[in-house]
Amino acid sequence: MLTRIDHIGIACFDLDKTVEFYRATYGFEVFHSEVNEEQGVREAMLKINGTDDGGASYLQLLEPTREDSTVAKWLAKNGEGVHHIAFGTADVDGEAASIKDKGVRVLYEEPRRGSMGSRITFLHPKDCHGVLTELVTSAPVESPEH
Ligand code: V0V
Ligand code: CO
Repeated sequence: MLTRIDHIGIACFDLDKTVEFYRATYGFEVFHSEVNEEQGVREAMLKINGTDDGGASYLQLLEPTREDSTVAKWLAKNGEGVHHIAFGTADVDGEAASIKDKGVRVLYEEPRRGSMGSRITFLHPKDCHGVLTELVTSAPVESPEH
Protein backbone atom coordinates (compact mmCIF):
# COMPACT_ATOMS: atom_id res chain seq x y z
CA MET A 1 0.00 0.00 0.00
CA LEU A 2 1.16 3.51 -0.81
CA THR A 3 0.21 5.60 2.20
CA ARG A 4 1.42 9.14 1.64
CA ILE A 5 3.16 11.68 -0.52
CA ASP A 6 6.68 11.20 0.85
CA HIS A 7 8.13 14.08 -1.12
CA ILE A 8 8.02 16.23 -4.20
CA GLY A 9 11.44 16.50 -5.85
CA ILE A 10 12.29 19.95 -7.21
CA ALA A 11 15.37 20.45 -9.39
CA CYS A 12 17.31 23.69 -8.98
CA PHE A 13 20.56 25.23 -10.17
CA ASP A 14 21.57 26.67 -6.78
CA LEU A 15 20.50 24.75 -3.68
CA ASP A 16 21.43 27.44 -1.17
CA LYS A 17 19.48 30.15 -3.00
CA THR A 18 16.48 27.85 -3.42
CA VAL A 19 16.51 26.86 0.27
CA GLU A 20 16.58 30.56 1.11
CA PHE A 21 13.57 31.19 -1.16
CA TYR A 22 11.51 28.50 0.61
CA ARG A 23 12.60 29.84 4.03
CA ALA A 24 11.98 33.52 3.29
CA THR A 25 8.74 33.00 1.34
CA TYR A 26 7.02 30.23 3.28
CA GLY A 27 9.02 29.79 6.49
CA PHE A 28 10.05 26.18 5.68
CA GLU A 29 13.34 25.16 7.34
CA VAL A 30 15.84 22.50 6.29
CA PHE A 31 15.07 19.29 8.17
CA HIS A 32 17.96 17.32 6.66
CA SER A 33 20.57 17.76 3.95
CA GLU A 34 23.02 15.38 2.31
CA VAL A 35 24.98 14.56 -0.82
CA ASN A 36 24.01 11.36 -2.64
CA GLU A 37 26.94 10.62 -4.94
CA GLU A 38 25.28 7.62 -6.54
CA GLN A 39 22.35 9.80 -7.64
CA GLY A 40 24.57 12.81 -8.37
CA VAL A 41 22.63 15.21 -6.16
CA ARG A 42 23.07 17.56 -3.25
CA GLU A 43 19.70 17.78 -1.55
CA ALA A 44 17.75 19.48 1.19
CA MET A 45 14.61 18.00 2.74
CA LEU A 46 12.06 20.53 4.00
CA LYS A 47 9.50 18.82 6.22
CA ILE A 48 6.00 20.05 5.49
CA ASN A 49 3.87 17.80 7.68
CA GLY A 50 3.75 14.53 9.57
CA THR A 51 1.29 11.87 8.42
CA ASP A 52 -0.95 9.38 10.19
CA ASP A 53 1.18 6.41 9.09
CA GLY A 54 4.05 7.71 11.24
CA GLY A 55 5.93 9.13 8.26
CA ALA A 56 6.10 12.64 6.88
CA SER A 57 5.84 14.67 3.70
CA TYR A 58 8.72 16.78 2.45
CA LEU A 59 9.86 19.00 -0.36
CA GLN A 60 13.14 17.63 -1.70
CA LEU A 61 15.27 20.34 -3.29
CA LEU A 62 17.89 18.86 -5.64
CA GLU A 63 21.03 20.40 -7.11
CA PRO A 64 23.18 18.28 -9.43
CA THR A 65 26.73 17.45 -8.32
CA ARG A 66 27.96 16.40 -11.75
CA GLU A 67 27.26 17.11 -15.40
CA ASP A 68 26.26 13.54 -16.26
CA SER A 69 23.68 13.18 -13.47
CA THR A 70 20.01 12.66 -14.25
CA VAL A 71 19.10 15.98 -12.60
CA ALA A 72 21.77 17.94 -14.55
CA LYS A 73 20.48 16.44 -17.77
CA TRP A 74 16.89 17.28 -16.85
CA LEU A 75 17.76 20.88 -15.84
CA ALA A 76 19.59 21.47 -19.12
CA LYS A 77 16.49 20.44 -21.02
CA ASN A 78 13.70 21.87 -18.85
CA GLY A 79 15.15 24.47 -16.50
CA GLU A 80 14.16 24.49 -12.83
CA GLY A 81 10.94 22.91 -11.63
CA VAL A 82 9.16 19.81 -10.35
CA HIS A 83 11.30 16.79 -11.23
CA HIS A 84 9.53 13.86 -9.55
CA ILE A 85 6.95 12.80 -7.01
CA ALA A 86 7.54 10.14 -4.37
CA PHE A 87 4.98 7.90 -2.68
CA GLY A 88 5.73 6.46 0.74
CA THR A 89 5.15 2.81 1.55
CA ALA A 90 6.15 0.39 4.30
CA ASP A 91 7.16 -2.13 1.59
CA VAL A 92 9.05 -0.68 -1.37
CA ASP A 93 10.11 -4.15 -2.57
CA GLY A 94 6.56 -5.50 -2.65
CA GLU A 95 5.09 -2.36 -4.20
CA ALA A 96 7.79 -2.28 -6.91
CA ALA A 97 7.16 -5.94 -7.74
CA SER A 98 3.40 -5.57 -7.99
CA ILE A 99 3.62 -2.36 -10.06
CA LYS A 100 6.14 -4.06 -12.37
CA ASP A 101 3.61 -6.88 -12.85
CA LYS A 102 1.18 -4.26 -14.15
CA GLY A 103 3.61 -3.46 -16.98
CA VAL A 104 5.25 -0.31 -15.59
CA ARG A 105 9.05 -0.19 -15.93
CA VAL A 106 10.77 -0.17 -12.53
CA LEU A 107 14.21 1.38 -13.01
CA TYR A 108 16.18 -0.58 -10.39
CA GLU A 109 16.45 -4.35 -9.82
CA GLU A 110 16.79 -3.67 -6.11
CA PRO A 111 15.89 -0.48 -4.22
CA ARG A 112 18.84 1.88 -3.68
CA ARG A 113 19.83 4.25 -0.91
CA GLY A 114 17.77 7.43 -0.69
CA SER A 115 17.57 10.41 1.59
CA MET A 116 17.92 9.84 5.34
CA GLY A 117 18.71 6.15 4.93
CA SER A 118 15.52 5.40 3.01
CA ARG A 119 15.24 2.71 0.31
CA ILE A 120 14.05 4.03 -3.04
CA THR A 121 13.22 3.00 -6.57
CA PHE A 122 11.81 4.82 -9.58
CA LEU A 123 9.13 4.14 -12.20
CA HIS A 124 9.78 5.26 -15.76
CA PRO A 125 8.02 8.57 -16.52
CA LYS A 126 6.99 7.35 -19.97
CA ASP A 127 4.92 4.59 -18.28
CA CYS A 128 3.40 7.04 -15.76
CA HIS A 129 1.82 9.69 -17.99
CA GLY A 130 4.95 11.84 -17.97
CA VAL A 131 5.62 11.82 -14.23
CA LEU A 132 8.88 10.39 -12.89
CA THR A 133 7.57 8.50 -9.86
CA GLU A 134 9.61 7.31 -6.89
CA LEU A 135 8.66 4.75 -4.24
CA VAL A 136 10.16 5.21 -0.77
CA THR A 137 10.41 3.20 2.40
CA SER A 138 11.73 5.52 5.10
CA ALA A 139 14.36 4.44 7.59
CA PRO A 140 12.69 3.67 10.94
CA VAL A 141 13.68 6.83 12.78
CA GLU A 142 13.44 10.25 11.21
CA SER A 143 14.92 12.97 13.36
CA PRO A 144 16.10 16.44 12.45
CA GLU A 145 19.81 17.06 11.96
CA HIS A 146 21.65 19.12 14.54
C1 V0V B 1 13.30 12.36 -18.21
N1 V0V B 1 12.07 12.39 -18.73
C2 V0V B 1 11.22 12.83 -17.80
C3 V0V B 1 12.01 13.06 -16.65
N2 V0V B 1 13.30 12.76 -16.95
N3 V0V B 1 9.90 13.03 -17.82
C4 V0V B 1 9.32 13.48 -16.69
N4 V0V B 1 10.02 13.75 -15.55
C5 V0V B 1 11.36 13.56 -15.49
N5 V0V B 1 12.02 13.83 -14.40
C6 V0V B 1 11.68 12.06 -20.12
C7 V0V B 1 12.50 12.89 -21.10
O1 V0V B 1 11.89 14.12 -21.35
C8 V0V B 1 12.51 11.99 -22.31
O2 V0V B 1 11.32 12.13 -23.02
C9 V0V B 1 12.54 10.58 -21.72
O3 V0V B 1 12.03 10.72 -20.38
C10 V0V B 1 13.96 10.03 -21.64
O4 V0V B 1 14.73 10.97 -20.94
P1 V0V B 1 16.25 11.31 -21.21
O5 V0V B 1 16.44 12.74 -21.00
O6 V0V B 1 16.73 10.70 -22.49
O7 V0V B 1 16.94 10.64 -19.99
P2 V0V B 1 17.26 9.13 -19.66
O8 V0V B 1 16.42 8.18 -20.39
O9 V0V B 1 18.74 8.98 -19.70
O10 V0V B 1 16.82 9.16 -18.11
C11 V0V B 1 15.49 9.31 -17.71
C12 V0V B 1 15.30 8.47 -16.43
C13 V0V B 1 16.37 8.98 -15.42
C14 V0V B 1 13.89 8.71 -15.90
C15 V0V B 1 15.50 7.00 -16.76
O11 V0V B 1 16.17 10.36 -15.17
C16 V0V B 1 16.40 8.23 -14.13
O12 V0V B 1 16.98 7.14 -14.03
N6 V0V B 1 15.82 8.79 -13.05
C17 V0V B 1 15.79 8.16 -11.75
C18 V0V B 1 16.87 8.67 -10.84
C19 V0V B 1 16.79 10.13 -10.52
O13 V0V B 1 16.07 10.88 -11.19
N7 V0V B 1 17.56 10.57 -9.49
C20 V0V B 1 17.58 11.97 -9.04
C21 V0V B 1 16.74 12.15 -7.84
P3 V0V B 1 11.29 12.46 -24.59
O14 V0V B 1 12.05 13.73 -24.75
O15 V0V B 1 11.98 11.28 -25.22
O16 V0V B 1 9.83 12.54 -24.92
S1 V0V B 1 17.49 11.33 -6.45
C22 V0V B 1 16.28 11.22 -5.22
O17 V0V B 1 15.07 11.53 -5.54
C23 V0V B 1 16.68 10.77 -3.97
C24 V0V B 1 18.08 10.50 -3.63
C25 V0V B 1 15.67 10.58 -2.89
O18 V0V B 1 14.49 10.82 -3.09
O19 V0V B 1 16.06 10.13 -1.77
CO1 CO C 1 13.34 11.82 -4.48
